[in-house]
Amino acid sequence: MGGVVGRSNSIRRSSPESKLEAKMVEAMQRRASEGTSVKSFNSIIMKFPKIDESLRKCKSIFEQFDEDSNGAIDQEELKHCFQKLEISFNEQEIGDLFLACDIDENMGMKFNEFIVLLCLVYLLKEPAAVQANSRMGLPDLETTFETLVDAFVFLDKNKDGYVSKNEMVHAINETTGGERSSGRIAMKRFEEMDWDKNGMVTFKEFLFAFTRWVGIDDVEDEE
Ligand SMILES: [Ca+2]
Ligand SMILES: [Ca+2]
Ligand SMILES: [Ca+2]
Repeated sequence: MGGVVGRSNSIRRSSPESKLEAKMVEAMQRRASEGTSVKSFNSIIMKFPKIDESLRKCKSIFEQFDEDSNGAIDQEELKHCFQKLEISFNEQEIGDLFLACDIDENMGMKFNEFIVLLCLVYLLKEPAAVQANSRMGLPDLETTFETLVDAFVFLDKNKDGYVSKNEMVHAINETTGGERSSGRIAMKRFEEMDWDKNGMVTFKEFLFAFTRWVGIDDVEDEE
């Protein structure tokens, strides 16, 4: 996945992307105030296989919304998807999400991009007042999304909506008791996550890294 590493024009102020990022951070801070059930970095690693399995099952959802079966979901198809899932985002919000997740800028959501997008929607969407256990009518997938949000909240020690390098080191040291090799692992993981190399990992960067760690980004392009 060489095309993934940073875009040169990502530093624009008040771009759709930074607006979305501000919303993400706000939603994450709100969620963080509820705490996390994650106790250690290892317990996140232990959940990888289950998360992987659940996300792979999501492939049929992807195929269902890829109406012309060209292996990517375009803006029009995404709009239909949101209608079907009764996600009441307006056109602008859908467009912003699309741009933010279409990381290789080929104007279509590939499978891993689509998963990241759905997970961001999960985070941004207010839980329905009555039926709080399903926001999007995809209960299994939402359980997995909740696990991912929970993991991020665990890493984000100061609850500012970003994971810093120190927080990553802290999380891994907590688990391993600060062995020297674990510091290197923490650094490596952090660098894998922080694509734009600004020293902070957003939830979006975390999710994309995650799809790579569990190998979801290899599932694409089967045609
Ligand atoms: Ca398509
Ligand atoms: Ca933080
Ligand atoms: Ca970053």
